[in-house]
Amino acid sequence: MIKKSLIILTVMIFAAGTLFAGGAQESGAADPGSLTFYAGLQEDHAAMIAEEFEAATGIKTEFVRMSSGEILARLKAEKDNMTASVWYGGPIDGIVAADQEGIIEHYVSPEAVNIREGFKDPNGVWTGIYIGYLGFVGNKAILAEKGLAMPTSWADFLKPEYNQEIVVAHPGSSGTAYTMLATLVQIMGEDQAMEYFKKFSPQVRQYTKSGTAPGRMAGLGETTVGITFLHDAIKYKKEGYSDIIISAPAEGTGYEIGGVALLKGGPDQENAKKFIDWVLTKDVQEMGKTVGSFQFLTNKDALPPEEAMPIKDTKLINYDFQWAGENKQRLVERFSVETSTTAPTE
Ligand code: S7P
Repeated sequence: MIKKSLIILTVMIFAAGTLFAGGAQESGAADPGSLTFYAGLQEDHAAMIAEEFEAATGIKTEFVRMSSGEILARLKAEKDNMTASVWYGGPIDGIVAADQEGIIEHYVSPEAVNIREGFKDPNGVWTGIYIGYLGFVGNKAILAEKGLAMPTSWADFLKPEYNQEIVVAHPGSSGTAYTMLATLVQIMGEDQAMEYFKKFSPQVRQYTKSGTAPGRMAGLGETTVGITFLHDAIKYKKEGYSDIIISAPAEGTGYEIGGVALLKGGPDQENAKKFIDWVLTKDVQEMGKTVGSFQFLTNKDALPPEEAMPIKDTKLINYDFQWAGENKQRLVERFSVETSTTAPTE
C-alpha cells in the first residue's frame, strides 16, 4: 500500500515538474526580447513609434534621438561594441556614409516591395521611409518690422540686409544642414559652393546643432529667417507659431530620403528586422502625421499628409544621395575649414 502511494506521489511530482517546466519554457519562448534604435527624426515621432512597436510586438523598445552627424560619430565609436541595432530616420546620406565605414548590415526587407522605386537601395543598405524638402522659414512679423522680404533664393542670403538675420544648423552635426551643403555643391560645383559658404557664414547669427531648431526659433521670434526642412516649419506653424512663413529657393532645392537601416553587430538582430519590416508598412508610415510629421511617404499605398500638399510642387534638384553620402566627411571638413566654424555640441 505504502509502496503504491509512493509511486503515485512520484508520478504526480514528475507530472507537476514537467508541467512547470513546460510553463517556464513557454513563457521563456514567448519573451519577445528588446530593441534599441538610434532615431534621426524628431523626438516625439521616435517616442510614438517606440511605444506603438512595443504595443504591437511586446518587444521592449528604447531609442536615443540624435542628429545625423551625432549618430554617425557614435556608431563609429561603438563599431566593435554596438548597443543599438537600427538607425531609424534622418537623411540617408548619413547611412550611406556609415556603410562606407562597414557599420551597416545590408537587409532587404520583404516589405521593401511596397516602397516606391528610387526610394530604396537595391542592396538593402537603406530603405526609405519618408521624403522631405529643404527650404526657408521666416517670421513674418519680424520681417515686416525690419522691412525685409522673405528670401526666395539661395543668392538672397548673401544680401547685406540679411546680415546676422539667419539661423541654420551646422552640417557637422545636422543631417538637414548637410542636405543644404550637398545641395549647393551639386547646384554650383564644389569650389563655387565653398566660395558661397565663405560669404554666407558671416551672415549667420547662429549655427544650431539640429536642423529642426531654425523653424522653432523663427516661430518664437528668435530669428528672422532660417533654413530647414519645410515639413518641420509646417509642423511648428500648426502647433501655433502663426507668424511662421515658408518659401523655397528659385534655383531649386535639395531633399532628403529619410531612411531606416540595420546596424552590423548590433544586439537583437531578429527584432531589428521585425522593426524595419514594421516601419515600412503603410499604416506605420501614416502614423507620422499624428505627431505632426508631415513628410511625403515612400510606401506606395500610404497617403501623404494633407499638410504637405502646399509644398508638393517645390522645384527640386536631382539630388545624388550616393555621392552625397560618400563625400559627407570630406565636404563637412572642407565646409568647417572654409567657414572657420565647428558643429555646436549643445
Ligand atoms: O523628423 C523631422 C525631420 O526633419 O528631422 C530630421 C532632420 O534632419 C533633423 O535632424 P538633424 O538634427 O540631423 O538636422 C529629418 O530627417 C526629418 O524629416
